[in-house]
Amino acid sequence: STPPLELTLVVAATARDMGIGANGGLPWTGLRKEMAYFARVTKRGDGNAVIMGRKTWDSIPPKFRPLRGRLNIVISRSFVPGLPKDPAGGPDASHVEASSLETALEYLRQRRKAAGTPGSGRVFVIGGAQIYAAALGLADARRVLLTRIMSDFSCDTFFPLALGSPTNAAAEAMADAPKWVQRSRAEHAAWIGEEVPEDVQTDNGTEYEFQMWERVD
Ligand code: FOL
Repeated sequence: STPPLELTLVVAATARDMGIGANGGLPWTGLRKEMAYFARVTKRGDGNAVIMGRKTWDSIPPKFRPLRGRLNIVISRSFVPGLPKDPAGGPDASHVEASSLETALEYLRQRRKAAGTPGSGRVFVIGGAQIYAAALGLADARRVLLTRIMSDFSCDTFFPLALGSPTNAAAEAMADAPKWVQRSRAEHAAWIGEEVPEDVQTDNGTEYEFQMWERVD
Protein backbone atom coordinates (compact mmCIF):
# COMPACT_ATOMS: atom_id res chain seq x y z
CA SER A 1 0.00 0.00 0.00
CA THR A 2 0.99 3.62 -0.38
CA PRO A 3 3.44 4.84 2.27
CA PRO A 4 2.72 8.15 4.03
CA LEU A 5 3.87 11.23 2.20
CA GLU A 6 7.12 11.93 3.94
CA LEU A 7 9.96 13.86 2.40
CA THR A 8 13.57 12.76 2.13
CA LEU A 9 16.07 15.44 1.17
CA VAL A 10 19.01 14.23 -0.91
CA VAL A 11 22.08 16.46 -0.97
CA ALA A 12 25.83 16.48 -1.39
CA ALA A 13 27.43 19.27 0.66
CA THR A 14 30.87 20.33 1.79
CA ALA A 15 31.69 19.36 5.38
CA ARG A 16 33.13 22.79 6.19
CA ASP A 17 30.18 25.03 5.31
CA MET A 18 27.42 22.92 3.69
CA GLY A 19 28.20 24.31 0.22
CA ILE A 20 26.04 22.70 -2.49
CA GLY A 21 26.41 24.83 -5.60
CA ALA A 22 28.46 27.32 -7.57
CA ASN A 23 27.57 29.31 -10.69
CA GLY A 24 24.30 27.50 -11.30
CA GLY A 25 25.76 24.00 -11.06
CA LEU A 26 27.45 21.58 -8.71
CA PRO A 27 30.72 22.93 -7.22
CA TRP A 28 32.64 19.79 -8.25
CA THR A 29 32.96 17.65 -11.35
CA GLY A 30 33.50 13.96 -11.77
CA LEU A 31 31.97 12.56 -8.58
CA ARG A 32 30.67 9.70 -10.70
CA LYS A 33 30.16 7.07 -8.00
CA GLU A 34 28.44 9.70 -5.87
CA MET A 35 26.07 10.59 -8.71
CA ALA A 36 25.46 6.89 -9.32
CA TYR A 37 24.46 6.54 -5.63
CA PHE A 38 22.04 9.47 -6.04
CA ALA A 39 20.47 7.85 -9.11
CA ARG A 40 20.17 4.36 -7.52
CA VAL A 41 18.73 5.57 -4.25
CA THR A 42 16.15 7.90 -5.81
CA LYS A 43 15.05 5.19 -8.29
CA ARG A 44 14.86 2.16 -6.00
CA GLY A 45 11.31 0.85 -5.55
CA ASP A 46 8.28 1.78 -7.63
CA GLY A 47 6.92 5.13 -8.63
CA ASN A 48 9.27 7.46 -6.76
CA ALA A 49 9.06 11.22 -7.25
CA VAL A 50 11.82 13.83 -7.27
CA ILE A 51 10.92 17.42 -6.45
CA MET A 52 13.26 20.20 -7.50
CA GLY A 53 13.38 23.92 -8.08
CA ARG A 54 13.52 25.41 -11.57
CA LYS A 55 17.21 26.33 -11.27
CA THR A 56 18.11 22.75 -10.34
CA TRP A 57 16.06 21.48 -13.31
CA ASP A 58 18.02 23.85 -15.57
CA SER A 59 21.30 22.57 -14.09
CA ILE A 60 20.66 18.94 -15.06
CA PRO A 61 22.23 18.02 -18.41
CA PRO A 62 19.37 17.92 -20.98
CA LYS A 63 20.20 14.32 -21.89
CA PHE A 64 19.46 13.25 -18.29
CA ARG A 65 16.27 15.34 -18.07
CA PRO A 66 13.67 14.40 -16.87
CA LEU A 67 15.51 12.08 -14.46
CA ARG A 68 14.61 8.65 -15.80
CA GLY A 69 12.36 6.27 -13.91
CA ARG A 70 11.14 8.95 -11.48
CA LEU A 71 8.21 11.37 -11.57
CA ASN A 72 9.91 14.77 -11.90
CA ILE A 73 8.16 17.73 -10.28
CA VAL A 74 9.62 21.17 -10.96
CA ILE A 75 8.74 24.24 -8.89
CA SER A 76 8.72 27.85 -10.02
CA ARG A 77 6.75 30.85 -8.83
CA SER A 78 6.24 31.70 -12.51
CA PHE A 79 4.28 28.50 -13.17
CA VAL A 80 0.46 28.59 -13.25
CA PRO A 81 -0.88 28.65 -9.69
CA GLY A 82 -3.22 25.95 -8.43
CA LEU A 83 -3.13 22.18 -8.59
CA PRO A 84 -0.60 21.07 -11.25
CA LYS A 85 -1.83 19.34 -14.39
CA ASP A 86 -0.45 16.08 -15.72
CA PRO A 87 1.59 16.81 -18.85
CA ALA A 88 0.17 15.65 -22.18
CA GLY A 89 0.97 11.96 -22.60
CA GLY A 90 0.57 11.23 -18.89
CA PRO A 91 2.63 11.99 -15.81
CA ASP A 92 5.69 10.04 -16.90
CA ALA A 93 5.94 11.72 -20.29
CA SER A 94 8.16 14.47 -18.99
CA HIS A 95 7.68 16.49 -15.86
CA VAL A 96 5.00 18.21 -13.82
CA GLU A 97 5.14 21.94 -13.10
CA ALA A 98 4.00 23.34 -9.75
CA SER A 99 3.98 26.94 -8.54
CA SER A 100 4.94 26.02 -4.95
CA LEU A 101 6.16 23.11 -2.85
CA GLU A 102 2.72 23.02 -1.17
CA THR A 103 0.86 22.56 -4.47
CA ALA A 104 3.41 19.93 -5.53
CA LEU A 105 2.65 17.97 -2.35
CA GLU A 106 -1.11 18.42 -2.83
CA TYR A 107 -0.73 17.00 -6.34
CA LEU A 108 1.19 14.00 -4.97
CA ARG A 109 -1.41 13.41 -2.26
CA GLN A 110 -4.09 13.20 -4.97
CA ARG A 111 -2.02 10.86 -7.13
CA ARG A 112 -1.21 8.60 -4.19
CA LYS A 113 -4.84 7.65 -3.77
CA ALA A 114 -4.26 5.44 -6.81
CA ALA A 115 -1.50 3.01 -5.79
CA GLY A 116 0.94 1.75 -8.39
CA THR A 117 1.11 5.03 -10.29
CA PRO A 118 4.16 7.26 -10.69
CA GLY A 119 4.35 9.41 -7.58
CA SER A 120 3.02 6.74 -5.22
CA GLY A 121 6.48 5.69 -4.01
CA ARG A 122 9.10 7.61 -2.07
CA VAL A 123 9.30 11.38 -2.42
CA PHE A 124 12.75 12.97 -2.65
CA VAL A 125 13.51 16.68 -2.51
CA ILE A 126 16.65 17.24 -4.59
CA GLY A 127 17.24 20.96 -4.23
CA GLY A 128 18.32 23.61 -4.56
CA ALA A 129 18.74 25.82 -1.53
CA GLN A 130 15.34 27.54 -1.78
CA ILE A 131 13.43 24.27 -2.15
CA TYR A 132 15.44 22.58 0.63
CA ALA A 133 14.60 25.55 2.90
CA ALA A 134 10.89 25.31 2.07
CA ALA A 135 10.93 21.54 2.69
CA LEU A 136 12.77 21.89 6.01
CA GLY A 137 9.99 24.18 7.17
CA LEU A 138 7.46 21.35 6.84
CA ALA A 139 6.84 18.60 9.37
CA ASP A 140 6.77 16.13 6.41
CA ALA A 141 10.57 16.49 6.04
CA ARG A 142 11.77 13.45 7.99
CA ARG A 143 15.16 12.54 6.64
CA VAL A 144 18.29 13.85 4.92
CA LEU A 145 20.55 11.63 2.85
CA LEU A 146 23.71 13.71 3.12
CA THR A 147 26.89 13.10 1.21
CA ARG A 148 29.53 14.90 3.23
CA ILE A 149 32.26 16.18 0.92
CA MET A 150 35.57 16.44 2.78
CA SER A 151 37.41 18.54 0.22
CA ASP A 152 36.75 22.24 0.10
CA PHE A 153 35.11 23.87 -2.91
CA SER A 154 34.20 27.46 -3.50
CA CYS A 155 30.40 27.68 -3.32
CA ASP A 156 27.74 30.37 -3.68
CA THR A 157 24.79 28.20 -2.57
CA PHE A 158 24.43 26.42 0.75
CA PHE A 159 22.24 23.79 2.37
CA PRO A 160 20.12 25.72 4.89
CA LEU A 161 20.69 23.37 7.83
CA ALA A 162 23.98 22.61 9.58
CA LEU A 163 24.13 18.86 10.17
CA GLY A 164 26.94 17.56 12.32
CA SER A 165 28.77 20.83 12.65
CA PRO A 166 29.53 22.71 15.89
CA THR A 167 27.10 25.50 14.94
CA ASN A 168 24.27 22.96 15.03
CA ALA A 169 24.56 22.54 18.79
CA ALA A 170 23.60 26.18 19.25
CA ALA A 171 20.73 25.90 16.76
CA GLU A 172 19.39 22.81 18.48
CA ALA A 173 19.46 24.48 21.86
CA MET A 174 16.84 26.95 20.61
CA ALA A 175 13.27 26.26 21.66
CA ASP A 176 11.14 24.51 19.02
CA ALA A 177 14.06 23.85 16.64
CA PRO A 178 13.65 20.35 15.19
CA LYS A 179 16.33 17.95 16.35
CA TRP A 180 18.29 15.98 13.76
CA VAL A 181 20.27 12.86 14.60
CA GLN A 182 22.64 10.83 12.46
CA ARG A 183 21.52 7.23 11.98
CA SER A 184 23.84 4.22 12.05
CA ARG A 185 25.27 2.71 8.90
CA ALA A 186 22.96 -0.32 9.38
CA GLU A 187 19.84 1.87 9.67
CA HIS A 188 20.95 3.87 6.64
CA ALA A 189 21.51 0.66 4.63
CA ALA A 190 18.12 -0.74 5.65
CA TRP A 191 16.33 2.41 4.52
CA ILE A 192 18.06 2.86 1.15
CA GLY A 193 18.06 -0.88 0.43
CA GLU A 194 21.77 -1.32 -0.25
CA GLU A 195 25.01 -1.59 1.66
CA VAL A 196 26.59 1.66 2.80
CA PRO A 197 30.39 1.68 2.59
CA GLU A 198 32.05 2.23 5.94
CA ASP A 199 35.16 3.95 4.70
CA VAL A 200 35.68 7.32 3.10
CA GLN A 201 34.92 7.22 -0.64
CA THR A 202 37.15 8.80 -3.25
CA ASP A 203 36.11 9.94 -6.74
CA ASN A 204 38.50 11.93 -8.86
CA GLY A 205 40.62 12.84 -5.81
CA THR A 206 37.65 14.12 -3.78
CA GLU A 207 36.85 12.37 -0.48
CA TYR A 208 33.32 11.98 0.79
CA GLU A 209 31.14 9.94 3.10
CA PHE A 210 27.47 8.81 2.83
CA GLN A 211 25.29 9.67 5.84
CA MET A 212 21.63 9.51 6.84
CA TRP A 213 20.07 11.98 9.27
CA GLU A 214 16.57 11.82 10.72
CA ARG A 215 14.38 14.31 12.43
CA VAL A 216 13.26 13.25 15.87
CA ASP A 217 10.25 14.96 17.38
N1 FOL B 1 22.47 14.60 -4.06
C1 FOL B 1 23.64 13.97 -4.12
N2 FOL B 1 23.96 13.08 -3.17
N3 FOL B 1 24.50 14.18 -5.12
C2 FOL B 1 24.21 15.06 -6.10
O1 FOL B 1 25.04 15.25 -7.01
C3 FOL B 1 22.98 15.75 -6.10
N4 FOL B 1 22.63 16.62 -7.09
C4 FOL B 1 21.46 17.21 -7.03
C5 FOL B 1 20.60 16.96 -5.96
N5 FOL B 1 20.93 16.12 -4.98
C6 FOL B 1 22.12 15.48 -5.04
C7 FOL B 1 21.03 18.17 -8.10
N6 FOL B 1 21.84 18.11 -9.30
C8 FOL B 1 21.74 14.98 -12.05
C9 FOL B 1 22.52 16.10 -12.29
C10 FOL B 1 22.53 17.13 -11.36
C11 FOL B 1 21.77 17.05 -10.20
C12 FOL B 1 21.02 15.92 -9.97
C13 FOL B 1 21.00 14.88 -10.90
C14 FOL B 1 21.72 13.86 -13.04
O2 FOL B 1 22.06 14.05 -14.20
N7 FOL B 1 21.36 12.65 -12.61
C15 FOL B 1 21.23 11.43 -13.41
C16 FOL B 1 22.50 10.61 -13.35
C17 FOL B 1 23.41 10.94 -14.45
C18 FOL B 1 24.68 10.08 -14.39
O3 FOL B 1 24.58 8.85 -14.20
O4 FOL B 1 25.76 10.65 -14.53
C19 FOL B 1 20.15 10.57 -12.79
O5 FOL B 1 19.62 9.73 -13.53
O6 FOL B 1 19.86 10.71 -11.59
